Amino acid sequence: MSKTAMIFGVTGQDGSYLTDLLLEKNYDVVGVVRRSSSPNTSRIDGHTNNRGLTLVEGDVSDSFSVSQLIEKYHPDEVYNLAAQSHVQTSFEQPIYTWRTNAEGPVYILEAIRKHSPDTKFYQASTSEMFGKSYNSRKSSSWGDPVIEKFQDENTPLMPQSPYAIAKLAAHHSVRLYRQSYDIYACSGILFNHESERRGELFVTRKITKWISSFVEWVMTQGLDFDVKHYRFDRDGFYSNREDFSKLRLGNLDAKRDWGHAKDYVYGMWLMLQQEEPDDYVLATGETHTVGEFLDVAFAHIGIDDWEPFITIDPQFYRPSEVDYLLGDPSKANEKLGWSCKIGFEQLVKNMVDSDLGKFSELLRSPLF
Ligand code: NAP
Ligand code: F7E
Repeated sequence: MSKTAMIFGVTGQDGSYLTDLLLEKNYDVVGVVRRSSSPNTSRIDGHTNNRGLTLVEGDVSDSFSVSQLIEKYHPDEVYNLAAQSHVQTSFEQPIYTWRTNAEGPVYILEAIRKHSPDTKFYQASTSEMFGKSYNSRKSSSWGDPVIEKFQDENTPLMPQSPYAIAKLAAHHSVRLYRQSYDIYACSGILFNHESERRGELFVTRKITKWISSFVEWVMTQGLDFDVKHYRFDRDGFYSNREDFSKLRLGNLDAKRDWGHAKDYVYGMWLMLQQEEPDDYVLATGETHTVGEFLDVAFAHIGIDDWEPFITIDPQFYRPSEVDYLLGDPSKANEKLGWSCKIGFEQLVKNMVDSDLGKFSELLRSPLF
């Protein structure tokens, strides 16, 4: 008999990849969608006719709807991916973020405890919980000793945003329900993972979306990327006929451990297939600055110096920043047999190509 999995946050980036994976594994998937005045299911619309997928309405901040859903479906596995997931937004909307990210998971855990104690539970914890904290170890590079900074399951948690504080409350709740009520509950401490389906306000997708509209503009203007064709000012640049806004960004020095979401949802599933529940870090083990992301993304369209096309805008700086993230996924490697398949350069290029769409081929044709 096929297993039933319930996904809170099914319409998001990770929810959509997890849906692909679980349907492929013949699960019956119950996807919880929150009501909205216009459609919000574009990432899973490819499965509209798949009888394995049932979409139901619900909201994690409404304990009643959560409880009813768990009681009705008695799922074998529940994945809680629902969240207000934008860190900067959490500074503007801390209470809303708390309700969704901290209270939501507790409503689900309570519903499992009361109505379906054999259900296995996955909680989307995050590397943001580390904040400014890291461990150090000595390693060597070309024979020279270097100090490597990293985060793993034993690194102290020191959150730096309302988002991370709410996620930390949920993280501890998972541990508490596991220890106190013997519920199979796991937290995946996931480092940044991106994809062609990434939300457009996260820095990676913001960059690749801007690049695609810039390429389209250049091509429709009959121009090329040579800066000699443009007159620049602080906010934009001009060709003979039209102007185009620069890409406005904040802190380019922040370092992130960026992987591909497809690899990470496989790790989530593996966590719920073990004998015992536990918490795991999923990461690539590499870190790059936002500037390095720009290097690879712009180089992919043939631009080596992106500085003229960018404006630093203070509105994208955060009141408190997480400067450095580099995860050590050794535990997941050893116990789950998990590792990343898609590396940093491939991730960036895939995202650029996907946003370029038909312009990707034109760009690489001898005609351009
Ligand atoms: P995402 O694209 O922003 O998706 C979030 C999902 O949560 C969406 O489906 C959203 O619905 C849903 N949601 C928001 N509030 C809800 C509510 N009150 N009730 C029910 N659903 C609600 O995020 P993601 O990148 O896929 O990340 C998935 C989870 O992993 C999130 O919890 C995030 O905080 C966490 N995480 C992400 C990363 C990362 O790098 N991507 C790393 C670590 C942890 P709508 O579509 O209607 O907005
Ligand atoms: O920022 C800097 C910004 O918003 C990355 C979420 O999935 O991963 C994500 O959180 C870095 C930060 O992701 C802009 O200051 C510069 O240092 O893409 P982001 P995030 O904050 O790391 C974690 C693991 C999660 O759990 C979250 O849910 O980029 N940055 N300029 C900018 N960031 C944005 N968004 N926009 C800018 O213009």
